[in-house]
Amino acid sequence: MRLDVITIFPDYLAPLDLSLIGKARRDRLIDLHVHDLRDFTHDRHRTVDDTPYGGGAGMVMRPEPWGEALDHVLAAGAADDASAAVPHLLVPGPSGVPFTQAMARRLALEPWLAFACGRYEGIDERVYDEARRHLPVTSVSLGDYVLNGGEVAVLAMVEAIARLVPGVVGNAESLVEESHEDGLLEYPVYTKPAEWRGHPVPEVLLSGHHGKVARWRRDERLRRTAERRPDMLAALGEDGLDAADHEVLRRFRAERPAVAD
Ligand code: 6GU
Repeated sequence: MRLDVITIFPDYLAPLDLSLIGKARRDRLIDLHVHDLRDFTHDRHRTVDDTPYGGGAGMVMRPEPWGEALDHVLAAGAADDASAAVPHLLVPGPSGVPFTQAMARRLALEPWLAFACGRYEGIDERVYDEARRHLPVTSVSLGDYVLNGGEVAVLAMVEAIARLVPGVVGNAESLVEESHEDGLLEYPVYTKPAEWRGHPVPEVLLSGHHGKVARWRRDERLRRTAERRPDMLAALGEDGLDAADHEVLRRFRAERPAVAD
C-alpha cells in the first residue's frame, strides 16, 4: 500500500518510523511518503495561508501550493507504480464523516491513500472541488473535538489502517478478537501473578474450563459495553444478542440502575 501525506509539519509524522508501522515500512508492506507543503510555494517566506474572503477569524490555506503538491503526489505515485491508478484523498478535520473500524477495514484494501493535513481555519474549498475532478475525496473526523491540525489524526488513521494490511500484524487472530470488530468492547485481560497487591485474578480464568471462560468473557464484554457504550449495544439490536446475553444484561442493569440523563 502506498501512502502520501502532505503537511506543513513533516516532523509530526516521524513516529511512523517506529514500532509495527516502521517495521512494515522496512518490510516494504507500506510505502509512506511525507511531503512538505511549503516545498510547493514560490515566495521568499514560503507562505501557505491568507485571510478569508468574507472576513472572519483566522487564516485559510491558499489553493496554489495544495494544487501543486497534489499534482506532484499524483505524478510521483504514477512514476513509481504504473498499476496504481489514483489515490483516495482523505482530508482529516472535525467536519468529516466519522472514522470507524469499518472504514479502516475498507481503506486497508485500497492500494493508494493520500492525506491532506490542513491547519488554521482549513483549506480553500476549491482544492477539494478540483481534486474531486480526478480522485475520490473523503473528509474524515476522529471524533467530536477539535485538533490544531490533521497530523495527529493522520498518525491515528495510518496506524488503524496499516495494521489491517496483511502481514503488518504478525498474529492475524489478534485482529479478529478486538473491540469494534463485532460490535462489543473487549473483555478484561490478566496475566501472572495470580494475586497482586491483594487483587486476585478472577477464579474462572484459572479453572481451565474453556466453556466457562468463554461465557465469563462474553458477560464482561456485555457489561462493559452496556456501561461505557450503550450506543453500541443499541446498534447491535436484538439479532446481535441471544437469550443468555439478554439475561446477563438484565442482571447487570438490576445491579446498576441506569443513570437518568
Ligand atoms: Cl481528523 N482533524 C482535526 N484537525 N481535528 C479533528 C479531527 C481531525 N477529528 C476530530 N477533530
